Amino acid sequence: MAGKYNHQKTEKKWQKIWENKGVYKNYGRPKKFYILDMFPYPSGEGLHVGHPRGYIATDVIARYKMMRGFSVLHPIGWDAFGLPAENYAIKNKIHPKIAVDKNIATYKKQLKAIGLTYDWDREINTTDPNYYRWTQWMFLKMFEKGLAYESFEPINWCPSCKTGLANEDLEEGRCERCGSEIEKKPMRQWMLKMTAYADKLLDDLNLPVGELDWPKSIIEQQKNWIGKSEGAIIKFKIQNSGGQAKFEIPVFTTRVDTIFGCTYLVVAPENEIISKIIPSTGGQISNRKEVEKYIQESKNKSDLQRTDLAKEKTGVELKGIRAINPFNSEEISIFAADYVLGHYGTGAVMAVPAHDERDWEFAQKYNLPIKESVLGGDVSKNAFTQDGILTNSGQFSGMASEKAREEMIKWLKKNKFGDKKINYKLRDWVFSRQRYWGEPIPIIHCEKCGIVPVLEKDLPIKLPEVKLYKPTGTGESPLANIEEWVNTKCPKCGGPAKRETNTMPQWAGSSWYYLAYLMLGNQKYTLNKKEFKKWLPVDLYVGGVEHATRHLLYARFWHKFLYDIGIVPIKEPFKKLINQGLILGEDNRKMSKRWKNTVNPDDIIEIYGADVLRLYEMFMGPFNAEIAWSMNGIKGMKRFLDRVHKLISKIIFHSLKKGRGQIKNKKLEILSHKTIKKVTEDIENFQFNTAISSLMILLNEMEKNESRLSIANCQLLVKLLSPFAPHLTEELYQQFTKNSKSKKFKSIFQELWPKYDKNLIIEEEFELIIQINGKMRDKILISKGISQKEAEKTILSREKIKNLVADKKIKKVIFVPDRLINIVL
Ligand code: ANZ
Ligand code: ZN
Repeated sequence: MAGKYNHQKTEKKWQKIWENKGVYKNYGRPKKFYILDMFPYPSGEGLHVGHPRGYIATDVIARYKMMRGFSVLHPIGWDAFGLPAENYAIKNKIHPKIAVDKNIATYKKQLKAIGLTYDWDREINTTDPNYYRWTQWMFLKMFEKGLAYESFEPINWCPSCKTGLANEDLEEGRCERCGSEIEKKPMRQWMLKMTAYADKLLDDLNLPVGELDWPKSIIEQQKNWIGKSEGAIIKFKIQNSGGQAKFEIPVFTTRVDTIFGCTYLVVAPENEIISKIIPSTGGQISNRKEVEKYIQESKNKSDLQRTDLAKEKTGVELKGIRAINPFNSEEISIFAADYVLGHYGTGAVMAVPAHDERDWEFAQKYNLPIKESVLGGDVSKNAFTQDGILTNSGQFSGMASEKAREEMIKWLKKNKFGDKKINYKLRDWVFSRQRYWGEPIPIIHCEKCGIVPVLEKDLPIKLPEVKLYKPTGTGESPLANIEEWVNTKCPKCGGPAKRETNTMPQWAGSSWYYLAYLMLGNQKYTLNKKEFKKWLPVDLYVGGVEHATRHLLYARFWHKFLYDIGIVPIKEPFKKLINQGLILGEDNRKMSKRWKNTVNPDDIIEIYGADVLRLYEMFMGPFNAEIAWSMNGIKGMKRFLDRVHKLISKIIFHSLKKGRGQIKNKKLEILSHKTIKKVTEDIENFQFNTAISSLMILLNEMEKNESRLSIANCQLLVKLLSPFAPHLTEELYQQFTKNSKSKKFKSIFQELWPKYDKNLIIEEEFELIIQINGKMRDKILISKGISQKEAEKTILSREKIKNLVADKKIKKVIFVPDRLINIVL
């Protein structure tokens, strides 16, 4: 009888053989599949079991796709520049480069032990000068096209990380890395003109599923982040008590239709308009001191505090001056109030308390008139913010809001009071950091020539070795102190010049890394358009939801730029996007050193094996759900794999002794074919947990029929299980073929995925009609005799139905067995 399965020895053995024989490198096949993991930044703590959930899933799919005959590209690398690596190095008093190399070695060992299908010949590292040569090159291309520029606008500054940050780096007004409250600090910085791509970034989110197939929630988040608002700019004339209109205050509004309800104007305290109005109306503003005090106070508040709906609004009237509503020439008062932000729109708003919540609250507090101009609510109780029919609006009364907006904009244009205007929430990307551990920005400052780009032949501009790499806090990067490095010659005039000392942000190298895998050969990267054509787009991209608006937006922006300059052949880099859910600690908290609830995959692999870890992580629940770790679950998986091993080894042992013919067992045959279908479809749909359940059912049946099992039955189970538990299944598979004549090694992953016989299962299915509110919306093939509960679960997990139901409440479900299901909303 076969001995006990030694997972430690066997797993290592196969990992070595797979790598040495290049089992995963099927790059010559006609159909391709590029499957990508969000590459890790190698932190000092190493991987915990939560990290590889996504990697295991892509590995299951990679192996499955190989068996479906695809050329599968499944690479990995290291995102190793940036604040996390640098802060870790500072804390532990080692140079970032040494820390990063050490962390990478740990990560690599850990990932290899899980038995992932990575092509290690394509391992990339964003901190490798050969790599960041291209990050710098792409920056220069952007510079050339006017998309990289120097700016002196006040930016977000983290006082603890001592660096400027992009909007995307903030979480509710705080530094995403260290939690400090962000200050606004005016300083010199480099920007990337992401706003030039706002429309493309937005529009292409609507590409057909064949080009962009992303979760609805991520698409929504990106749309909100880009935040396109269509509205109008309206100029209000300002009048002092002398009666002369001296200035205009432009406001941005999305609701010009409410303008007859506008009862006052608000200017953001930091907006430059205020600083212009105050001195030039001099004596006219009678409470000048009070206004200046208010402006000073509001400087200390974050945007978040200011725009919070729940916070009490504050403001101060600019007494002595009035604004004129261009539509009805009414005189209205003007306030400075910090619920209006200085850097959105024009930094000023026309306040319509009847139809805007914040204005309504403000008007209540300061006793300002509330004038209804759109019918539909009771504006004495609260703001009515929807569209409706206009009232009290002169010649526009009786019009519907939408029509009124069009007509009013025409009127504005004709009378030169304004025009239509599109606004975006998206800002340009603050692209410089005053830190050491990043790609140097390849720019030279020359006294005579100004800003001069580094010549392409001089790339890469290497990050110099330094002893002192801590942030200075002065707004200068630590690089500024390295004179030998800073002082250089101007590429244009040859005169003395200085290097740019700011470095790029953490998100630079990751904005194009999926291309780097296609560019790498012999440790060098070359722009290989042929490879781009062959492999792009990434067919499947798996990672966490936390990247929805940062990495995924930056990378799309970067890609679109490369598309425009003819480097990449398609518009969008990532076709299908899937998010994995978090694995929580056994105590239901987020896994963290702080809670002492982390589990190290190395320990699980040592005791139970990589196959058990893999299978468990795929079985623990729906792939995108947040789920707590369970040691009992691990043990359960171990028992399952032990049973597989025992049964299959036994059959192999007997069959080798006696020879085993085809034994017909109709019931088992039908179940086998159903299982092929189920596992195949489930893997395609990322429903790994139900795929594994169906394998458990198959094993149960096989155990019951042990005496009548055929080799084919056994091989089938082994193959269906192989993407999940590759080591054990390869070991078993090789025993089936031990006596075959061919000497050449053939891995189970070079075999073909089993096919099911339709005829064997067809009678078991019927076409379920899916209705919503009595209207037919979809049809699916489903097992006969399915219960209402099962049917409900199945159809509600379908994208199409999910979208139709969205967040509406299900009132009732009507179910006609083996015929139809009707969801009443
Ligand atoms: C008048 C009005 C009446 C407005 C009404 C809304 C409802 P989005 O969609 O986010 O672009 N606004 C404009 N600039 C602002 C700023 N700098 N700070 C704070 N609020 C500002 O929102 C546009 C609306 O937000 C604008 O339309 C303006 O208020 C306000 F019944 O103008 B509205
Ligand atoms: Zn010069």
